[in-house]
Amino acid sequence: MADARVAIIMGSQSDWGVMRAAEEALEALGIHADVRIISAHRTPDRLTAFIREAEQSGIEAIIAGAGCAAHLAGVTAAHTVLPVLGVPLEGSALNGLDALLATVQMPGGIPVATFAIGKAGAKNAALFAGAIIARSDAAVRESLVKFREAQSAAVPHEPKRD
Ligand code: RP5
Repeated sequence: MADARVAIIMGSQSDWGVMRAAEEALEALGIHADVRIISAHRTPDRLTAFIREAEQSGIEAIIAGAGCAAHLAGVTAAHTVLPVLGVPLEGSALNGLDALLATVQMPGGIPVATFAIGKAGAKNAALFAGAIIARSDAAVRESLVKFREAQSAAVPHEPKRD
């Protein structure tokens, strides 16, 4: 996508049901995303070609979601100094704990910012990418502030008693 400022990559079509939360959160902030299926192990050449393309096209952050051994975020970070935001995904026999540890436990030198397992992580990675962009874009900052205000306003003061 020509006007994309964030890339969202995921290891498999099976990740889309969760990773769509990242695209939706970015769209709500007025940020377009370039969304691709790229696997570090099944399509390694596609990954390196994509990272080159992303750097040339002005992508400002890369959100990488993957499950199981989940090396997508780490390998991506190895190839670029763009911020890489990792989202560990459930769906394995270990329910995402494997992906969480694989994503978060990067040895010193190649950082991956790691978010919660699953949909909350996908959403928060998008909001964090928004916060990065908001440093230099007043409209995105305003959208983020409005999102927080609406979120606060939606919280009831008292519980509904059934
Ligand atoms: C990872 O393996 C993907 O990110 C996905 O979460 C997981 C399983 O992939 P599929 O076997 O469903 O394609 O690489």
